[in-house]
Amino acid sequence: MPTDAPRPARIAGLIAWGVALGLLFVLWQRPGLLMDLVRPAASTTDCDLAAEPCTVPLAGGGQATITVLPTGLPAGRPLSWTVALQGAPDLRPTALEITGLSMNMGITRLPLLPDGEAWVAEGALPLCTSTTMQWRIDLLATRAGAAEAATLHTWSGRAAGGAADASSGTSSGTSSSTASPHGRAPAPDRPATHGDFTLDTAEGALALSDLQGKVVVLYFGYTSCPDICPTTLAAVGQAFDLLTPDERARVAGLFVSLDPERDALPRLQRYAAWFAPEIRAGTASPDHIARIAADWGVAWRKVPLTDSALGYAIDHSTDAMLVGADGRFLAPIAHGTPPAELAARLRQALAEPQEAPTEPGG
Ligand SMILES: [Cu+2]
Repeated sequence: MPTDAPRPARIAGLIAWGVALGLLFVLWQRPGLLMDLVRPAASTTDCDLAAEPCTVPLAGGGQATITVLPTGLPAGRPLSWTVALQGAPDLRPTALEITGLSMNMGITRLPLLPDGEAWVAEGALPLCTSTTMQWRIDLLATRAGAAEAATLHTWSGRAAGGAADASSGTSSGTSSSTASPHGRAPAPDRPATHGDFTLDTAEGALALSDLQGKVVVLYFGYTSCPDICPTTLAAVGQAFDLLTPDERARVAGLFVSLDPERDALPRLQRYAAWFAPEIRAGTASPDHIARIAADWGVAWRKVPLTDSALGYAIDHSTDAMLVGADGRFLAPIAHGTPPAELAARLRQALAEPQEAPTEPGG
């Protein structure tokens, strides 16, 4: 009689053991869960980063101020991002992650580097736009002693388009911005497959695979684009100019128009060739173009312009794509990459061993 605990107490004990074992099993399966439970959740602050610096309280204490210059956040132009912390001495900001809210742009990650008391990043919003776009900006940071980076705060704000707010430079000028060392996730709603495709050009059908043997800079845009597309194509032309004749014979550009409605084939050809004779250009039916853009991770949308003779603009992502001589996608090329750097990357791609053509794409 004294050896046995009362029946309800034994049942409670068994339940407690069951719960404890269950919890241990869950933590074994998902070791990050404990961190998630301990880590303060990120909160969102709406502020107009395009107009002024934004100061926000941080999850876990302290506050952060983010400043972006030039004001107006002209899309596609070099921007300078500064994060300053107050009251958070153990915090190490690591990166800003930028996501488009108006349009699925994938994620642009700008690494933050210490600069005196602050942390700075360089990098453009990867978008060619004539309208206004809503963005979300996450501050990633680690706390001293913690290995894992956590999102500590999220800002959301509007960024104006490139054309109306062009605050510096002209489309004919060489972009002398430092290339931002950012990585970028594929943009649209499904993973990019980077497959072959065929375009209509002024000289007939042209498939990407027809350019095999050459390293290709592939770019999506439209000829009525006010300044980002011409700036990128000008940089491609200038990069080609830096190559030797032998190297130049083994590269090509391919400009895919997202605007088949307005970009008639002869106009497209003249437009592209103006930047460099090696740049070919084509388009396809709207459905086909949408499929090609999705295959290559290009985000875009048609935006009506009420007070412009153009009628509509096309917002689109600004990364160009480097395609190997064997037709394989190699890497994105961020808008604003200086021609000399682009030329170096072309040379590197030309020197790369080609993959056996037996392997299916991916
Ligand atoms: Cu454009």
